[in-house]
Amino acid sequence: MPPSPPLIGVIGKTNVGKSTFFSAATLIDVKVENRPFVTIEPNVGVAHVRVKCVHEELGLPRCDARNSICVDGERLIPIKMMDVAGLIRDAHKGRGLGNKFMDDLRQADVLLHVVDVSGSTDEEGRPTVPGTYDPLDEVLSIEQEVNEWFYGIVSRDWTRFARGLDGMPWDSVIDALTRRVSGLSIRREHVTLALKASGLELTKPSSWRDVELRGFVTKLREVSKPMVIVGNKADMPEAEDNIKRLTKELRGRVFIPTSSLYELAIRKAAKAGLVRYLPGDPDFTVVDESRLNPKQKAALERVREFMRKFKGTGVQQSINTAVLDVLDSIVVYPVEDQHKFTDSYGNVLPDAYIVRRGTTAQELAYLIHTDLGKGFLYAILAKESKRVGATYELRTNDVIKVVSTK
Ligand SMILES: Nc1nc2c(ncn2[C@@H]2O[C@H](COP(=O)(O)OP(=O)(O)O)[C@@H](O)[C@H]2O)c(=O)[nH]1
Ligand SMILES: [Mg+2]
Repeated sequence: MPPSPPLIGVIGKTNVGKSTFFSAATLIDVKVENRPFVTIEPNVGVAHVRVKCVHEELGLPRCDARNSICVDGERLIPIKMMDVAGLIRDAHKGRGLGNKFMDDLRQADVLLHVVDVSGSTDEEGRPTVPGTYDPLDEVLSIEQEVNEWFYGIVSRDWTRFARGLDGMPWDSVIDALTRRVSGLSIRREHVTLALKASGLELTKPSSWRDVELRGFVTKLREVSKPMVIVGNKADMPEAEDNIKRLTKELRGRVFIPTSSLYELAIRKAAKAGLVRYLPGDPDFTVVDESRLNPKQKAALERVREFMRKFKGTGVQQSINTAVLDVLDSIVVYPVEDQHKFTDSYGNVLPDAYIVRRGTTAQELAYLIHTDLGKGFLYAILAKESKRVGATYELRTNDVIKVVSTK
């Protein structure tokens, strides 16, 4: 089983453009040979992280991408994306689609929080006069809402649970806390980080007051479901002042002005063969002017103007930032033949894997196949022709062959 790609959850209030973002991000014009994973639910789709393919660095004229796509030296690596049910304030108290929301959310590794920076959606998700609703309120209230969900789950029957931990060695305390939140796809290292960040390391959970428990839960949410704020509808005139203000006010968070509407339009135009555009390009080229009517031309010019100003539409940038920066992931290329950079069928650099920074050579072997991990002997870095051991920490763009007894 190759490494499971990260899952991005697209969250936010109703009407801010989540579905538009999801449609744009999952519309891909390039033929994909073998779908790397099937989608089980209708609101889950495949988006891509875009990186420079290592084949150019290796001086190769091309590669034979199989689990991903390579277009003119740009590698598009599939990830999963989920259009999460819309959230409204106080959903955790049983208003709206709260439980469906939580059920979706718990699977996500990172969240794209879509907000309407044009201020044209009110607190309840109803369209309103652009510029009248403050998107900063939205950022904070939705975050608060997610934190409340976490708190609800962790604090249930807390006193009894915490007392049960008294006298346990610290490692077992972490284990028990991890088991308690495992339904939220939270890993042990998240729990450890949150304990440290909230200053509760080596303290007795039964001695925590509510304020400490809340502090821990907030940190736990931050590390296990980190967020990128997508400032959507940035194309509207009313967005301009809000973008300036949010860029300042949201320092410490990642905020990306975006137009999902424009990204969707340009990907559709690319699919129809009207323009050349690869997701994440800062611009596009019209293939044949004569095939466009004046209305289409004017629309494309508006999109181009926006893209020039923001260096793209923000959609691909949001995805890349979420996976590569916020989740701190790297891309590695496993091969069978370290001289030719191929698999056993002669395909050049067939696979590009997204793994967490800090993943070791042996962990990678396990991710590729359990047997490969179990029988791990050593690995060879193809670019450097260098042998490395089990604990070698992978770096981005490593081309690596695992040597195993199996
Ligand atoms: N101007 C503008 N409108 C957008 C953008 N994204 C979505 N919309 C519009 O906002 C409305 C709600 O979009 P939708 O994707 O259904 O929102 P959801 O309820 O969050 O899934 C629709 O009328 C969209 O066309 C955008 O980037 N710019
Ligand atoms: Mg929707």
